[in-house]
Formats: sequence, structure tokens, C-alpha cells
Amino acid sequence: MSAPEIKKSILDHLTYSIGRPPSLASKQDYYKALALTVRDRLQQHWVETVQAYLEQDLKVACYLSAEFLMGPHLGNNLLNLGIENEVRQAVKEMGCELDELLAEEEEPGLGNGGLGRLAACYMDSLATLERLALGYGIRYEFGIFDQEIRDGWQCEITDKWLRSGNPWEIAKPEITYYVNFGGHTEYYRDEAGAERIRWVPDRAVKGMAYDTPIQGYRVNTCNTLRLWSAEACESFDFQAFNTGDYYGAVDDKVISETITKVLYPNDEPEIGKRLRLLQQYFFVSCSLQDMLRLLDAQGQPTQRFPEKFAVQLNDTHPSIGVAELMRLLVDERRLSWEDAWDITVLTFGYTNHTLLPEALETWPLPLFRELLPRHLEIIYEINARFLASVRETHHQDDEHVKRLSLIDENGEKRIRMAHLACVGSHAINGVAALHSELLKRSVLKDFYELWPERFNNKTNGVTPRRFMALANPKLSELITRTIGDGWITHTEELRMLEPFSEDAAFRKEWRLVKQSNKQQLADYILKQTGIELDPSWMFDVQVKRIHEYKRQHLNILHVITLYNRLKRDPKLAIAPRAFIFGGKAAPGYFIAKRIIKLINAVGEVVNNDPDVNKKLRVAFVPNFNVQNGQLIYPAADLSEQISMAGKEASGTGNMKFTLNGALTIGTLDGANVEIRDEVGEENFFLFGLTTEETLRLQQQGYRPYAYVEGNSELAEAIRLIASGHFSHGDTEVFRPLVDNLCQSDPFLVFADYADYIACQDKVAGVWKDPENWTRMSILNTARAGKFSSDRAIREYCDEIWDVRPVPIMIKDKT
Ligand code: GLG
Repeated sequence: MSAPEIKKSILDHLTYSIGRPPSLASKQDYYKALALTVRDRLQQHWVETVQAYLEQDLKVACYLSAEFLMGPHLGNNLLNLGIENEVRQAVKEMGCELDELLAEEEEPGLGNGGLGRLAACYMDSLATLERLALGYGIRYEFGIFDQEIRDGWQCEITDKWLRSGNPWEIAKPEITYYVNFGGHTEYYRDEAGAERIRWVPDRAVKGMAYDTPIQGYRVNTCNTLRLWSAEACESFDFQAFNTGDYYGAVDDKVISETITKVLYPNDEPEIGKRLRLLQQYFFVSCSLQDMLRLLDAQGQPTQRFPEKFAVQLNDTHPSIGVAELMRLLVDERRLSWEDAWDITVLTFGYTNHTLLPEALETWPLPLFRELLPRHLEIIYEINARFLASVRETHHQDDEHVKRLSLIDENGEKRIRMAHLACVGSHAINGVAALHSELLKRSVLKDFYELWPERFNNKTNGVTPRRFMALANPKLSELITRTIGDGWITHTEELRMLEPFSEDAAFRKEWRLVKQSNKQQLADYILKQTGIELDPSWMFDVQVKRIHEYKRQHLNILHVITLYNRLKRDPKLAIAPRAFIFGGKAAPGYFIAKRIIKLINAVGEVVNNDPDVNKKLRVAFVPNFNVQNGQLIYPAADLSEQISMAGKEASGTGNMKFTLNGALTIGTLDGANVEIRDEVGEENFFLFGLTTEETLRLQQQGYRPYAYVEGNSELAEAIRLIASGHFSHGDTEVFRPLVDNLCQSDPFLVFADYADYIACQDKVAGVWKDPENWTRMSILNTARAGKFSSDRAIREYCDEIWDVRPVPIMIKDKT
């Protein structure tokens, strides 16, 4: 597409789609007209992709996820289509700057953190690797809240991302399904006289599809992200309307539409909320009905379902799908239980994303019975058959059988969704090598002993398109100029950079790029917070959800330690550092919200104290999201990956930093282990207890206060927080945090403190030699190729889904 063609299309859309003369059009109007121009182009690819699917007997990867954290579409689509320069020129001729139009886009924040962003990276890689795929999820009217910081505290603002419309989605009113809830089940005889069961629900909701095209990088494949929105079946209850109860008549509509109103803002959920179960069942039922319709549309028999669809469960959120597919096959399609079960197990794969026991989903039995009575019966039947086979073939004792059961009978009975997912899937994977091992040893041990062949590892990955090519254009230009652009789709080629780490001229260019990225971030932070950062300082960054296990408070203890050292000796020669934090806390997570307050409180004191603020600064970037993440990762010198070992399943931010040349200070947790293996231990700052050591320490009886007594710097830091030094004398505000650490410290912050500080001192030493730091930075990027989501998706496709590449030809390119 040439610049003049783009210009014409934008003007056409201004007139015909938006209805504004150019003289009256706002930036938002121009953004939309441009988005529609780009979307037209995607639609051509999309139609050809669907055509290929219909004509050939192809298998589709279906990624079921309650979250897709896509980030802004425009920039990414321009990159993947390869038309950024033409568009920049076209809009310039119309008096606009492309960057201004890019800034007009509301970020679709339909996810909390790593899990939702992983789904988005996987969609990018599936299209780029020319694999047919459908992402199925929920079109939340309100995504993850916007975070504002007021007086150091997090405030949550509703995310009205649809307020100006969404040019990327296409409503498909013809693709709708009914989803039932409640009621009871009953026996009946079918035409052949056989006794069957049917579900008599007492409510129904309609799910409508909204499709977003997902364009691969420089290929013709364009896949679909299909998100379901809930609607009332009828806008009015006519019965009530006729009797004059007008408001009562629309009640049902209001209730139905609340199902997809809002994303639950918990990253590691523990809440057993009814609406959450409704959301899960709603989107899973729509998605499975949609697959069956696609199968019918191709004239394929139901038996072929697993040959046509590989369905991946992104955590347990969609695991009700196991029972729903059984219901659709047995009750509605009248397959035998055995045939239906074979299809189900061949179809599903299950990815586990967490070992935290409080995050493993279970539903109270009464709630489940009330909403999904038929599914409860099906789960009972699955469980009965499963446990009978376990007793028979494995001669398991009662204790063992109890542990495997889909129903937790300790206390109030609950359905264990992870167990349902394991029983109903032929493949079960963790998201990093360590995590997959720990799964087999802890939460899923009994299942591993039963079916070792089902277990496998799929280390997470991130897309190098968004997180390098788009987010870090300057580094990308330097890399491409040096080794060609093959790395964008074959990140293993980044290895060709290794010899350049010895080239002083190249190192200088590398440093200049980093410097300029840091200046850009500093400008952004100044604008957002009023805090001034010097880009010649080390940028030490921790951005991720705020959670005790991720230990942002360990990081802030380091800041306080340096503060104390400088206060004692203002002339102390320390390497100047900017500590940059960002991340949202779940609105109901009391301690996490105090950690945010503490970071800001320490920042206020440090940044305003002339004794220290020439060497230390602290900034909390409000509202960390995909968009500002794209500014942050390229500007980091040091990446903080300091979770307690054994708690972070993988992490993906760690990979984004490494790809962009940050050095990592980290524990042996999640994918950090593999990052260190790849980049070399001499290019990674390791500290902290190992998983085994943490377990041993906790078994022996951990006494956090003993560490305070044994370490004067730690004692001083804790004393200062408790004394109100950072809170205008208020000794109450941080008391819960201090008490929690001194009394229980569940994530071993104190136990790891001394080693963390020693390691940070080492970091500071290495920083003093910029040539060596740059050498290490280059080697980090050069050796990070494994962490591309392309590698991860190839593994899923080859080892679990059996989904092969299908190049899409554009037949008529007029
Ligand atoms: C989880 C984990 C992360 C993981 C991510 C994607 O906590 O460690 O990287 O999924 O697998 N809840 C999450 O974000």
C-alpha cells in the first residue's frame, strides 16, 4: 500500500465511516479513519485465511483464556504489515503526526498481568508462524482498572476503554449462542425409548461474537480473536411489560449484561465469586458451541472434533469446558459416554500457571449445583469412573483416592477445577522448567504418578515484534544494521551479536541507544510524576503486579539501606541509581496496597533530601500497562526478578528485559533459571535461597526476627519504617507491614536480605565499568533468543496440538 493510497483511504473513511469533513476532524477521528484503513487491509488477509480453512481439511488451535491483554493494536499492525513509513508519510501530508495518532488509542486491557499478556503474545506468534488459530475469551466492557496514585496510595478508576468505540473489532450479530443457567435436571425417554437426562434451566443469556483480526508479521495469515459479549435473550419480558411493570421488564436484560461487565482484577485469584463462575461458563460454552457449528458447517462428523480442534485451557479458568463438551456431546449430540470422553480427552490440553495454593480454583458445591446442575452430575460421573479406574488399575488406598478426587471433601465440599482439567486433558504443562518439575512434585504429584506421559514443560516466551521491534526501534535498527533483520522471526540469530560485544565502537552505539531510551522514559516519568531522573544514572527497574511473593518490599529495603549509608556518610561514593517501580495491586489486597504506599513514601523522603538525592531517586510509574511497558523495558539497565524461589511460575517481564539488554538481579525462580543458563552465570546477578532451601528453612521453623537481630543494616531499615520516618511521624500506617515481616514473613524477605544487599553491592561494582556492563548487556540480548513466543508456540504446535503451518496465498491483490 502506497502513501497516496493510504491517504485516499483515510479520507474516504473520514467521510463514509465517520462522517466528518477533514476540516472538522479531531485527532481521534483521524486515528479511527487510519485504524479502519489498516483494518480493511487485515480483512483481505482474514478472508483468505478463513477461505483456506474452509477449503482444506485443517486443524485449528483454539486458545481458551479468560484474559487477553492485547495492548494497543495500531502500532503493532503497522509493524506486522510493514507499512509504517508509508502511513507516517500519508498522515504527515494531512497535517498529522503518526505518534499523536498512536497516542489516541485506548489500550484494551482485558487481562491482569502475565497470564493475559502471554495469551496475546501467543496469538501474535501463531499468526506469524502461519498456524490457524482462534483465541476465545470475554469482551469485558471494563478491563483492568486504571491506577492513579493519590498521596502515595493506589486509587482505582474504571477502565472505560470502549467509550470512544473500538475500530478493531467487528460485531458478528449472526454468531450468537444461548447459554443456560440454573434450574434442574430430569429423566425423559427419547424417541427410541431410551432413558436420558435433560437439563431444564431457568435462565438463558445470549452470547454475541466480536472478532478482532490478528495479523502475523509479514505473512498473509490473519487469525481471529473472538470475544463474547453477554446480552439478554429478549430486550423485554413481554409478560411483565404488558402488565405494566416496565422497569421490571428490563431487569433481566440488566442482569444478563452484567456477566461480561468487568474483569476481575485479581492476578492470582482466590475469590469464589458467583459472577466469576458465570463468566467462565458463559465464554466456554459459547466457544465450544462455536467449534461444533464450524465442524457442522464443514460437513464433518462429530467424531472428528479432536482432529479439527486442539483446545488449550489457559489455567483452570476455562476448565469447566471439560464438563461442557461432555454435555454437548452426550446430551445434545447423543454420543455414548465412552465416545464423548475419548473426544474430550483428545481435545483438551491444560496449562498450569501457578503453584500458590490459594490461587488454585475450587468452587463450593452448593453454588455449582445452583448454577450448573447438569454439569455437577457430569462431574460426579467423570469422578466416579475416574476413581473406579484408579482403584482397579492402580490399587490405590483410600487416602490416595481422596487426594485425587474432583471433589474436596475436607470441610465444605468444593469442586477442584485443576483436577477436572487434569482428568479431562491429554497434556498437562507448566510454564518454565522449574515450575513443571515442582508441579510434578507438589500440587499435581498424584496425577503425575498416574499419568507421567501427560506431563510436559512449555517455557513461556514473549513476542519480539511488540517487545523489541516496536518498543525499541533504535536498538532494533542497530541490530538489523549489524546482523540483518532475520532475528525478528528467528531470535536465535541474535547470537550473531556475540562477537560485537568485543567491538568498542559497537558498544558505544549500544550505549547511546540505551541512553536515548532512558531519556525518553525520564521525560515520561517527569510528566507523569514530576520526578526528575538523570539518564546517566543506573535505571534499576521492577515492574509487575504488586504481590508479597514478588517482594517489592525487599527492593525498597535496599533503597532504605543505601539511604541510611548516605545519611551516615554523605560523601560515600556510591553509583547513582534511579529506582523505578510500577504495578497494580488487587483492589482488595491490603498488604500489597501498603507496599505501594511505602514505595511512594520512601520516594518522597529520598527525592527531597539534598543529602541523598544526588545519588538516589525513587519513582513509581502510575498505571503500569502494555503501553508504558513498551517505554520501560527498553530503558532498563537492571531488571529486578526477586521473587521467593518456588513461587513465580515463570515470569515473562524477565524475558522482555533480557531481550532489551537489561542485566538481571534475580533468584533461582521460574524462568530466571533458564535465562541464567542461556546468558551465562557470569552475566547474571544471582542471589537468594533455592526452592529446597526455602522449604527446609520453613520446615525447621522460620524466625524472621532472628535475621533483624543479626543484621544491623536490616534492623536500622525496619526501625526507620516503624518510627514513622517515611510517614510524617505516623507510626500506624506501616505497622501491618512491619508486623507481618517481623512476625511471619511468609515470603522470606528477611532471610534473603543480606544476600540481596551483597549482590546489589556487586551490581554497583560492575556498573562502575561501563565497557564491561555494556559487554554483558549485549550478551544478554544476544543469548535471549530462546525466550521468543515463536519458540514456545512451535513447541505447543508440534508436541501438543499437532497444528501445522499453512501459508496463505492472496489470490486477487487488487
Ligand atoms: C502467571 C504466573 C507467572 C507466569 C504467567 C504466565 O504468576 O509467573 O509468567 O502466569 O504463565 N498469574 C500469572 O501471571
